[in-house]
Amino acid sequence: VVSDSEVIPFSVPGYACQRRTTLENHNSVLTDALSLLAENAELSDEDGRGVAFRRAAAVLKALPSAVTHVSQLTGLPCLGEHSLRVIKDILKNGTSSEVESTKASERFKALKVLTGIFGVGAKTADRWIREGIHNLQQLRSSGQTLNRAQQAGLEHYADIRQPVSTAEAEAIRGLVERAVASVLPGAQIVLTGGFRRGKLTGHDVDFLITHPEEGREVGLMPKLVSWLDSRGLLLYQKTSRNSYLESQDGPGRPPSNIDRFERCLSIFKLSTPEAAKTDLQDAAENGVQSEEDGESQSGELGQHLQRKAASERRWRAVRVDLVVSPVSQFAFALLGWTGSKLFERELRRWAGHERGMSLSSHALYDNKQVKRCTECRLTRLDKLAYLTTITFLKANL
Ligand code: TTP
Ligand code: MN
Ligand code: MN
Ligand code: MN
Repeated sequence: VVSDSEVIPFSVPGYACQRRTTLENHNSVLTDALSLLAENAELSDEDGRGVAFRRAAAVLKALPSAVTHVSQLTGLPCLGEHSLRVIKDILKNGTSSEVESTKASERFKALKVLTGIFGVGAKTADRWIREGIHNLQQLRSSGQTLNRAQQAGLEHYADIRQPVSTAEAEAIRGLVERAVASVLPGAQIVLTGGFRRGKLTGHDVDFLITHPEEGREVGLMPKLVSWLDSRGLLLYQKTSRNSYLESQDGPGRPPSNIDRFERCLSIFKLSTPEAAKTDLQDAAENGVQSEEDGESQSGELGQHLQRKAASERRWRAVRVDLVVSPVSQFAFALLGWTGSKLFERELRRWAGHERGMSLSSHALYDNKQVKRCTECRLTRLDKLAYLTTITFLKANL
């Protein structure tokens, strides 16, 4: 029991990008609850409510210790009426009735399962649910037309649902590094996304690729993709080209959250370390077998391989995002692809509201002074923007 006089109120800055955040979260019970409500709102096409819950969760995540009493929250930013109600409920009863009923709702469960399929967004999932499809089995037998991404997503559902480990991310980095080094020597590749933030697992692996000489990166993605594909490393890929120059982004326009870099959304076929070992053993065993019995070898080997394929995981599917940026936009691309999504959103909001600037994954503009320059490459503005971004990073990450 804590008396009000003992309670020290917490204090955090208003924008998520102004806070120092570590992976250490002292309020995971509260932030898990608010994140679930955020997820439910996002899946229900209520983005505004989703952001409100995400902001509230981010504030609690930044606190130096566990909240024990609601009065500690007095004066904290981003805690709306609804979020506070949920927090109070949990502090008082251990759980929130709203969170529990959301978790248990058939609709939420169906939305989670269906949007867990790569290529399926909230809109598609909602349409399927209205047509009576709530799970993968119902989807498979429904005769719904699936696009290529969704087919691959359904096929590799179990693998993609499994979190990616740092070891797996490193293995993928090795593959991408080899591919990049062979199709464009001198190109540089950075692991971005959650792994760059120090997370120990991720839902995918994100890479940003550039070349120190402006323009050399043009045409890299198709070469990279075909190198990987020809070695059987891709289960799925879809490349979209760079459309920055034809885009309408720029000063005076709200910067789009979707960037225009050439990118490839893919599913990698990653050999598991066990599979690699088994392959070596097999090679040895089969070598011995063929000496003993030349006749029946092919039949036995075929059966053996079938059995093995059925009983062992030789590889797993991993979602990978590849992005190529010209070096003049690299700093912004790196900042934009490091995330988290809320951090990026808040950084852009801060830049706009507090500094009168527009930040995107391509550039930083002063809304009052600057016209976008598409002709010249590394202008004075780019240099200024680069330095500003680096200062941002040093101060905030
Ligand atoms: P994600 O890979 O979606 O998220 P994450 O890496 O932070 O988390 P997870 O471990 O679940 O994978 O996106 C990585 C960052 O890339 C994200 O902070 C925002 C940015 N991004 C863009 O800039 N443009 C895009 O179109 C997408 C999808 C992401
Ligand atoms: Mn509300
Ligand atoms: Mn990621
Ligand atoms: Mn990603």
